[in-house]
Amino acid sequence: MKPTTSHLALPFFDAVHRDMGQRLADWIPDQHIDETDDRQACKEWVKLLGAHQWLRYCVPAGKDGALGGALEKLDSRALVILRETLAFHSPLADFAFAMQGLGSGAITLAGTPAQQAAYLPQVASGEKIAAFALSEPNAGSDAGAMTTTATPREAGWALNGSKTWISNGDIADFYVTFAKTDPGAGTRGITAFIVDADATGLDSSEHIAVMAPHPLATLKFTHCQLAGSTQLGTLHGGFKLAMQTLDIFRASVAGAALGMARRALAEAVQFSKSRKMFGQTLADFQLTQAKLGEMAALVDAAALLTYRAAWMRDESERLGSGARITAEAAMAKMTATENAQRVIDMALQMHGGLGVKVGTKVESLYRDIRSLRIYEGATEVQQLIIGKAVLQS
Ligand code: COS
Repeated sequence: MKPTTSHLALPFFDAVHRDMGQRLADWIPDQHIDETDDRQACKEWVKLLGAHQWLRYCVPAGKDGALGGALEKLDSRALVILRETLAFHSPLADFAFAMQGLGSGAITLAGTPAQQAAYLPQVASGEKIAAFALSEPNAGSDAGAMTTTATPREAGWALNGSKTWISNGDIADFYVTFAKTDPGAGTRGITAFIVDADATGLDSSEHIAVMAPHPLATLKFTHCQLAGSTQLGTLHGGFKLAMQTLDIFRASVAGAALGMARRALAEAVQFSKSRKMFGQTLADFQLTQAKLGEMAALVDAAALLTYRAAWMRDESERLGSGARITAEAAMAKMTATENAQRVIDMALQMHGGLGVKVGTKVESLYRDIRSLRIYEGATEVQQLIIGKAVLQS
């Protein structure tokens, strides 16, 4: 099924977004990867998306294009459109794409020229798989409560502790990892590091199986030795760096949810027009029309908040205003993921028994969407962020 593109005409977008979105929508329907083994499939999607230049939108171009990016800066609207279009076709393709961006985002924002040159071009080509390691068994929503420590040692650092729910865990080539460098200082005592997968003292072999399979693992650091050059950004500046990275990618999670919702709506429309019952089609019933109307409005509401957040971040970058879009990104993520869950549920219900049959698109979407309401900040965290912003305004 071909992804919808009519939203590209909205005023949030420039010619570059419209061209890119249309090209991806034309290309993606013909791309098929066997997703039975999620780890193998994810690696193959990274390779394919890299070979066809799509991963170049996960990193900036750099001087004279040296960093491999397609555009001068990380562009939130490009990320949103790409994720939406990929997720419409294959949520795993979207996952593979998104993790290249999230995993390398902190290097784009705060890496030294040497760090950027060592990682970003290979992220853009698909030669290196990226990951972002923030969550811990007892520090999920409360990211500042992490207990993994980085202690100075001769010529570098020693990392001890564990990270969990790490997407691309055990297939990544490097993990941008956040650790306490001043354990008594809360969020002001966290620093980011680039940990190569082959670092001594890193064990990523504990995989986690989830309802919509994608590569996930727990990382264990035991006196994991890191060179001084692996420090990413300023000492104790890691929490803000993590939050700035999430500001960019949370709006793109909204894009992914939107793609899944659009697909569910398209499946529901197609099914309702062809399914015969009581001498007419399912679409002829007013109950069906009312549901489709509700679904379409939920999709469009999510789309507008998502595009607004992405546009606002790009504008703030363009103007150099430094304006934070944390609350707008949170609104987009919360609304798009929650609305998508409702739209997909309604589409599944409309399919009757077929909706729960393993192998139908709405059945897999029903599982695919669920984790988006949790990762990169659960809905409840987004509510808190928005609430705080409202009180401060
Ligand atoms: N950009 C820049 N700085 C930010 C920021 C942002 N988006 N968000 C927070 N900060 C800064 C604050 O300004 C504050 O700075 P000061 O120490 O100078 O005052 C500091 O970071 C701490 O902020 P805050 O007090 O709001 O932190 P909390 O510990 O209350 O945590 C939440 C805030 C809950 C919003 C944060 O922990 C969070 O986002 N949690 C979810 C984490 C997540 O998404 N996990 C999933 C991982 S990826 S799958």
